[in-house]
Amino acid sequence: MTNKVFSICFMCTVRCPIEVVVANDDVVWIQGNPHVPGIEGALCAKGSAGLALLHDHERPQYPMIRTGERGAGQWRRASWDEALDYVADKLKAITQEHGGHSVVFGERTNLNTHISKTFMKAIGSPNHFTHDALCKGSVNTAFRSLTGYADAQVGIDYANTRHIIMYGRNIFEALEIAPLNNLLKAMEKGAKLTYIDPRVSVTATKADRYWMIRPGTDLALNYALIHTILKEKLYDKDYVKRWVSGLSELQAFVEPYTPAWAEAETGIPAGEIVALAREAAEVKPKVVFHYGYRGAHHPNEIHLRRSLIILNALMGSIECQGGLFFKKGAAAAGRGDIGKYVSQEFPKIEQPRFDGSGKAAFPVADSSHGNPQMLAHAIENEDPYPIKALIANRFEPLQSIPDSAAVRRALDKLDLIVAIDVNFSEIAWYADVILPESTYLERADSIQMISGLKPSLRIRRQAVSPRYDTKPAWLILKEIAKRLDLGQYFPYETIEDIWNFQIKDMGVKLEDFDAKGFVSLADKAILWDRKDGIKFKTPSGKFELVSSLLEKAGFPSFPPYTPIPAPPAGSFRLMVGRCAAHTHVSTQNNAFLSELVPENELWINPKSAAPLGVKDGAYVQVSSPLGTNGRIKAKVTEFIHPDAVFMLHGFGKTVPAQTRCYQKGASDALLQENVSDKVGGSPALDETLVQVKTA
Ligand SMILES: Nc1nc2c(c(=O)[nH]1)N[C@H]1C(S)=C(S)[C@@H](COP(=O)(O)OP(=O)(O)OC[C@H]3O[C@@H](n4cnc5c(=O)[nH]c(N)nc54)[C@H](O)[C@@H]3O)O[C@H]1N2
Ligand SMILES: Nc1nc2c(c(=O)[nH]1)N[C@H]1C(S)=C(S)[C@@H](COP(=O)(O)OP(=O)(O)OC[C@H]3O[C@@H](n4cnc5c(=O)[nH]c(N)nc54)[C@H](O)[C@@H]3O)O[C@H]1N2
Ligand code: SF4
Ligand SMILES: [Mo]
Repeated sequence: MTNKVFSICFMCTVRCPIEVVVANDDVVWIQGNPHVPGIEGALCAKGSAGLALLHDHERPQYPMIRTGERGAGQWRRASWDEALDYVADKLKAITQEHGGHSVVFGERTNLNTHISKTFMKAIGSPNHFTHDALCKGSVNTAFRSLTGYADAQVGIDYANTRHIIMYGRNIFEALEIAPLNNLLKAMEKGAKLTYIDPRVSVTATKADRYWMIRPGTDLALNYALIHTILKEKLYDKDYVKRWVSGLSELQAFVEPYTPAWAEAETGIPAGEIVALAREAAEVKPKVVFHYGYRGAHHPNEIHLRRSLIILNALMGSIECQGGLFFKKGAAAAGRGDIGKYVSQEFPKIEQPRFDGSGKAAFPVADSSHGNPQMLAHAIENEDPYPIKALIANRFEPLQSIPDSAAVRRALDKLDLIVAIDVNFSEIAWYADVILPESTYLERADSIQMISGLKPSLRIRRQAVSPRYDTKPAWLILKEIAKRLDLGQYFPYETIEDIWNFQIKDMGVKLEDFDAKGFVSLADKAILWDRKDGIKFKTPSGKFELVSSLLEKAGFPSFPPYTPIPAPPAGSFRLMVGRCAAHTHVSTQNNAFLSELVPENELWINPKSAAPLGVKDGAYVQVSSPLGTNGRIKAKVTEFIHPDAVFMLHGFGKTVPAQTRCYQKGASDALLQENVSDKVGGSPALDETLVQVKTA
C-alpha cells in the first residue's frame, strides 16, 4: 500500500512544495508538488537526496551529552528527559546569574521561527538572530532604503520578463525551482539573459550575453548604465515622474561615471555598456536588473544593491508584469493574519541586542534578523555584556560566519552550547548537548504563509515516523520552556494545535490542504495600480533615491565610487559560491550528494597558475591573513578572471563522524576575514585576498 503526502522540502531553505510517496512507513519517492505552478513535479538533486538524509546512520540518533573536552567527540547517550533537564538547569542558572540577555539563539529562518522567537522573548533575551545578514542583509537594507520594504517582501515575475540581467546571480546552480522554471519558460518565449560574473558559471553558459567583469567592480558598471540611461533619456518617464524622488541628485551624481570610465574599471567595453542600456530600455518595463540572492560580497555591497534596484525603478519595472512586484499577504487577499505565538505579550526586555544590530555597530541593519558576524567579538569582549550560552538551531556558526577560527575560540568562553541539528555539524560536534531534530520527512511544522502575487498557504505534513529517537524543534523548545516555568507561552500540545491557532483568523480549514497540499488565498494576481496605487513605505510615499533611512543615520545616499585596486602580484580575490548538488554546509556528508560532488576545487586562471607551478588536478594550499587552510585540488581554467580564485562554500569538515566528507576540500570560512558592509549589514565574503602554493 502506498500513499502520497504533500509536504515541503527542507534539503535547502528554498522550501519547494513536494509530494512524498510512502509505503510501509518508508519514503519510496519524492517529487515536486505537481499542483503548484512553476513546480509541476520538479525537484532538484538535493531534494531527491532527502531519501539519503532520512536513512543516514551517520546522523545524531538520540540526545547526547558531552563527556570529554569540547570537540573531542566523547558523548554519552541521554534520554530526552535527561537532556532537556540538563539544558533547562544550565539555562536557569545562567539566566538567574547573568540575565536572559546572556543567552543567544541563532537559527536559519524556518517555519517555526515564530516559536523560537517566542522562546527568546519568554526567557527575556533580545538575542535571537537569523542567517539573514550573512546571506543578504545588504539587499534587505538596500530595499528598505529605497522602497520601505525588505527584500523578502519583493518578488520577481520571471515568467513574463523579456530581459533579465544577472550579476553573479547564478540561478542555474544556486537554484530555486519555481523561479528557475519560470525563467526557462520566459527564455523559451524569447526573453534574453545577460549574465555578469568574473567566473563562467553554469548560468553564464545559458546566457545570451556574458561579461567576465573584474571582481568587485559591478557598481562602476551600474553607475555607467545609470549615466547612459539618464543621458539618453531611456528611462520610463511617466513612472519616474510619478513615483521616483531625487532624480536630479542622481543625475548630478552619475555625471562623471561615463561608460569609458567604467570600461577602465570593469574591463567591459564602453560600447557594450551603452548597448545593454539601450537594449534593456527597449523592453521596459518588462526588464529585470536582478538585485541578487546572496548579497554579501564586498564592503560597499549596499550601494551595489541600491544601484540594481534603482535601475529597475528607472525602467519602471517595479510593480509590473515581467518585472519586480511587492508581495501581497493575507490582508491584501481580504483575510485575517496568520497566527504567530510571538505576538503574545511578554515582559519588557531592557537590554540592547548583543550584536549592535539597528544600533551602534549597524544602525540601519534589520534588527529583526541581527548581525551574527558580531558573535565572536561580543563573546570575547563581553561587549556589550557577557554572553554565556548559545543555542544553535538549524544554523552552523562554525562554517557560516567568516573567520570561523575566531568563532571557535570565542565559543570556548561559553558555559553552554546547545545544538539542535539533523547532522553531526561542526557546531553539533562542538556543543555540550546535541538535541537531534527529526528530519523534515519525519516531522510536521508550522504552516507556511507564502506572500506573492497570489498569496497562499503551504503545509509540511509528516511523511513517515522518525527513524531514530528524535523530535521536532517546536516540541523541543516547548519542553525546555516548560522546565523553566515558561510553558504558558507555548499553548499547544500537538502540531494540529499549532496549525489551528495559525489559521483561526484566515477563513481556512485544515481539510482545505488535503487536495493539493496548499491553499490559494487569491484567484488572480494582485498588482497595484501603477498610476496611483503603489504603496511605497518610505516617509515620502515615493521611491526615494535620496534615502530618508540612510541620510537620517548619517550615511550619504550617493558616496563617491571608491576604485577597486587590482590585487598585488601573487594575490587573488577569493570568491565563493554554491553548486547545484549541495546546500551551503549541510549536505557534504549526504550519501548521494557526496558522490556527485565529493570535494571543492580551487578555480584558478592558467595565467595565474603557471608562475606558481600550479597544475590542474594537483593539490594546493590557500593562505589568507588569517592563516593557511587545508588542501584543495586546483582546477586550472580559463573560465575565471585572472584576479580571482573561486571555491565552493561548505567543505573542509573536521567531524570524523561524517566519514563521507571528513577533511575533504577546504573551508572558505577559515580564510575569510570578518569584514562587513557597516551600512547594509552583510559580511564581505568575496573580499579577502589569498595566496596559493602547491601542497
Ligand atoms: N563562509 C561563508 N559563509 C556563509 C556563506 C558563504 O558562502 N561562505 N553563505 C551565506 C549564506 S548565503 C547563507 S544563506 C548562510 C547559511 O547558513 P546556515 O543556515 O548555517 O547553513 P545551512 O547549510 O543552510 O544549514 C546549517 C545547519 O542546519 C542543519 N539542518 C539542516 N536541516 C535541518 C533541520 O531540519 N533541522 C535542524 N535543526 N537542523 C537542520 C544542518 O545540518 C547545518 O548544520 O550562510 C552564509 N554564510
Ligand atoms: N544548490 C543550491 N542552491 C541554493 C542554495 C544552496 O546552498 N545550494 N542556497 C540558496 C541561498 S540561501 C542563496 S543566498 C542563493 C545564492 O545564490 P547566488 O547569489 O546566485 O549564488 P552564490 O553561489 O552565492 O554565487 C555567487 C556568484 O557570484 C560570483 N561573484 C563573485 N564575485 C563577484 C563579483 O564581483 N561580481 C559578480 N558579478 N559576480 C561575482 C561568483 O563567481 C558566483 O558564481 O542560492 C540559493 N540556492
Ligand atoms: S531547491 Fe531543491 S533542495 Fe531546495 S527546497 Fe527546492 S527541491 Fe528542496
Ligand atoms: Mo543565502
